[in-house]
Amino acid sequence: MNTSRPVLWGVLNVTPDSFSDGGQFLSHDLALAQATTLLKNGAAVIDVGGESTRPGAPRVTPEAEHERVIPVIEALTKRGDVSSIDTMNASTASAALDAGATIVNDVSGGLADPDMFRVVAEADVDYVIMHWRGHSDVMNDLAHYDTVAKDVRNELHERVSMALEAGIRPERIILDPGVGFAKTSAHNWQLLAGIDEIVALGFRVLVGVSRKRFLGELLPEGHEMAQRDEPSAVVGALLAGRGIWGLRVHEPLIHSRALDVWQAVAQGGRQ
Ligand code: PMM
Repeated sequence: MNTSRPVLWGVLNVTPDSFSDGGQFLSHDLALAQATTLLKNGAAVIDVGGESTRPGAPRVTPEAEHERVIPVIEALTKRGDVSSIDTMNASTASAALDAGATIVNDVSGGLADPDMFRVVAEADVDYVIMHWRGHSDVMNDLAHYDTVAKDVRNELHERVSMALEAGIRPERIILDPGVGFAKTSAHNWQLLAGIDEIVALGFRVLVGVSRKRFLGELLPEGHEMAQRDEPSAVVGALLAGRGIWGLRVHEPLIHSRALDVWQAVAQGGRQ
């Protein structure tokens, strides 16, 4: 049985409108303070994003995105923190890498910007290819699958082939099934049930379920966003046993505790 512990990526959205924490960390100092908390609570990577991808969210210009994320990444780099840039724009990825980010997290898997694969290949950095079918304004209309886990696997496999062709090394690739992106709640659950399909592709797998709406459907109406951390952490622990490599989370502490429990059960004791 797999007992290696998934790494935690702490979400830092420097946006006015992200669905779970929008507006909270728009100021530079607040963003850095939140990064400090995420690291203290067990995150190994700070995933910095400047464009909300919640359903229906308007696009931001790459210039506005740069203004939001680059100063934060520069400051994190200065402190020696590991950061990832959550962007679909090659120019933002490039500027973030220049500012010291070491990972590109592209929720479009290279589909949104034709220049992204080149930037990543040239920089030779870790690259998250997430399953994606279209921008936030249209993605709900694209949520049609025969068997969601198999379809996502096949579409990710296609993206991987293109990435390899563009010169990205296989050991740099991290796959993400894209929970909530062009997927209904039912699709999200089916995708998690079928996560082995994605793990079987042989790459590191990162999963982001943290605070997503389908988890909120398990909770009473009117619940606080932070109440979604409990179901997020349970999903995280269950996925840990299925061989995933990382979890992208808003509250690392509760996920870390859940992973402690999972690991103690998996290993038959604490080590
Ligand atoms: N989800 C969101 C943003 N970026 N990146 C990856 N790799 N995987 C995800 O599931 C993902 C992501 C949207 O959630 P947020 O608004 O809480 O950041």
